[in-house]
Amino acid sequence: RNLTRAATLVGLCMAGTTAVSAQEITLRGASMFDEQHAFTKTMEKFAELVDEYYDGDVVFDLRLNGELGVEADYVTFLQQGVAIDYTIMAPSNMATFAPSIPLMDMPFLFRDQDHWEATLSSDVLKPLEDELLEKADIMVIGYTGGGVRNVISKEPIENLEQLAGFKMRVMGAPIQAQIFSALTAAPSAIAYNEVYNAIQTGVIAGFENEAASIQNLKFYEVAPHVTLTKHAITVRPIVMSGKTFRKLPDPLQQAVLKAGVEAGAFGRELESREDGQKLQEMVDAGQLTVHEFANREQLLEMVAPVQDAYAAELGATELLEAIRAK
Ligand code: MAV
Repeated sequence: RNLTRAATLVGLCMAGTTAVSAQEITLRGASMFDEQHAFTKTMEKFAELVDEYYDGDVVFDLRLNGELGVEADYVTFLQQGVAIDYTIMAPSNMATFAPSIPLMDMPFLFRDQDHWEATLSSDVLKPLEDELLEKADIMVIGYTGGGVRNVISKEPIENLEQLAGFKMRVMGAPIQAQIFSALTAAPSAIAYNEVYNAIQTGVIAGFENEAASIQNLKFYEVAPHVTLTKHAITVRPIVMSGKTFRKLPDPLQQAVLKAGVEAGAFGRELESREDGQKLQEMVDAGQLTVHEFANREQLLEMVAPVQDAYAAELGATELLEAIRAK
């Protein structure tokens, strides 16, 4: 009996070392949100598509509700190849590793939805993706996003005078603070999971975000006023750690790349369609009051020199022109 057991063990060990493709592969993902958020649904779609395109077993272990932290944590995990394999995140949360990547989500980059879609469905952002891969070993496998970012605050803001000195949280990339400083607000970089408390305790008077996330994390409880600055249409790469990707069998790599692009298109359609609906749901529920911003066009003029200077500093003036020309 013991002998049989020993033989079985040897057999198992051998299977483990020889039949690599038969081993179970687990890919762990992370979302700061619950099942209702477009990022979560997009990552679920990604898993579904990989299963469809790959003729083998992959287990997707998607952790929700910020169980594994916030995007600023995810970027370090991906760069080191630990804890998670894939996620969706804001380029402006990856600035520490690749200073040029926040160019793709800097405020006032896109004129409108068509411009945004034309940019994301082209390969104009490729030089930024290359830098991210080279410096952080993080691969962009698709693009989702589509939420419109607005200012959200404790007190109403309706014009430039009221925006002046507005103590607000921005994402970690320096270009984010530079843009809002140019608009005369008083930005500071605060971790996303500290924003709710910071508003509640009066450390800041508000921040900026898109409807899907305001609703999912109930930010309206502490900041019930939204001002339609419409300063960004979100660009959210679906990313995978290069360290994970290189370990995958070739057919799975192909499936991941195909599924990433398609899940991105799915997510962009979903989030842009839901954006207005979700804002309206919060208004109808009495959670948010919407304010127009007087002379929004003036904001564009105020930030253009800051955008130009940032691109010039990165040696990315041509790239910025190419995006603007899309
Ligand atoms: C929203 O929750 C998302 O756009 C997410 O990708 C960002 O990280 C977050 O806002 C933020 O402002 O940090």
